Amino acid sequence: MDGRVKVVGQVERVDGTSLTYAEFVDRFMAPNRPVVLTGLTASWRACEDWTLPGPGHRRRPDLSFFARNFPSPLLQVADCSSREFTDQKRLEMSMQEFIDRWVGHAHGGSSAGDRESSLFYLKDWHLVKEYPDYIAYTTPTFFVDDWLNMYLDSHPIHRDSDITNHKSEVNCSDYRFVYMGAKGTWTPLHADVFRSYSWSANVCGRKQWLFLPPSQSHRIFDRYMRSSVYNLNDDVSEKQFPEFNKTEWIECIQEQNEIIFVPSGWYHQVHNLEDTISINHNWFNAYNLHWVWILLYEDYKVAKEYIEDIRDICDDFEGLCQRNLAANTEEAFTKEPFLVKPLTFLRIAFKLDGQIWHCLYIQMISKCFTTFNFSYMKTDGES
Ligand SMILES: O=C(O)CCC(=O)C(=O)O
Ligand SMILES: [Fe+2]
Repeated sequence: MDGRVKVVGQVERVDGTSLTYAEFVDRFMAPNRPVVLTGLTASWRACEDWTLPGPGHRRRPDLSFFARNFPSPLLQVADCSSREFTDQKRLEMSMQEFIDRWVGHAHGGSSAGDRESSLFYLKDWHLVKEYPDYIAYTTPTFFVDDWLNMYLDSHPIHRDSDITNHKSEVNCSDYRFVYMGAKGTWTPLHADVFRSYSWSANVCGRKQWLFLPPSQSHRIFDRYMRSSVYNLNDDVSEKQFPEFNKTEWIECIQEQNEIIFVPSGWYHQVHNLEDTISINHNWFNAYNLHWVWILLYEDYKVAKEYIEDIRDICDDFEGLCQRNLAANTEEAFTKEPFLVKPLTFLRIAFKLDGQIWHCLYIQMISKCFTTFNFSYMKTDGES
């Protein structure tokens, strides 16, 4: 990144070993502020198994460990040099192929064309689901109150033949991922799926993060609020994005073994400054479910408006809205009808957790009820 954007601050860094859960909630999770936590990965098997000594105290990826131990089926790999709609183009390849390309890239490729096209970034690899017996890490206490993965663990796959297919089943199995990429790989500007929180731990390597607080999100959109800036390194057209030059960014250089907490709804762009492996979860709980809800509700209204003119000739207008909502939203979203029916989700979650979570759900449900009219949520058998 070459300093095109105006950076007005750095993300705070805190020693995670002396921070209490209550302090994390008060200072970061409830106020929805980013933070970098240090000292929490010391006992992780990933840090030992996946890395080799590098220069100084640095570690570097042990790529052969992955090829030997995780010959997963096909992986989703982003080609960082080509854009497809709002994201990078994804390719499917085996772990061995991914590693061969990485190593080939490190050795310069056989031509300039190869070098350009071999900036591949393994993203969203569901290691935990694919290798459940291999305990690579433990989720830090700060992030265990996770209703999203808790739900998905107990309700494996929702099958809806209209909107799912077998290839995407692993994709929707959980929101626990491993990311691996050579220096120079990157992730375009985005806010996380469902406006969830994420946490991301560098097993080795370094990342640069640029964050935009939600109060400024509108500034990265065009005047119709349709398309948003893709790459902060591009020459962003003032004509297309008239407010972009007013944006003020918060930066973080995340080092090896540091964990970053990404709050809900903060747009961010991420660059691997070294060869990097990271572990990342998306999640939500009582502190951010209202963000998730607002996004769903907005998307629902869009899906509904879009087909309003065929309402009279539709047998199941509501069902069609729900399916369109699912199909229009992010890829992973399509498999989770529970999110398209938040009330159903809340009921199931409530049954699952019983007493311990009782007051949290009550707080959150009342928040939703005071904010929105749930009448459209009526579905078969629900009142
Ligand atoms: O590390 C990356 O490339 C992107 C990670 C990310 O966007 C996240 O953890 O929310
Ligand atoms: Fe993200």
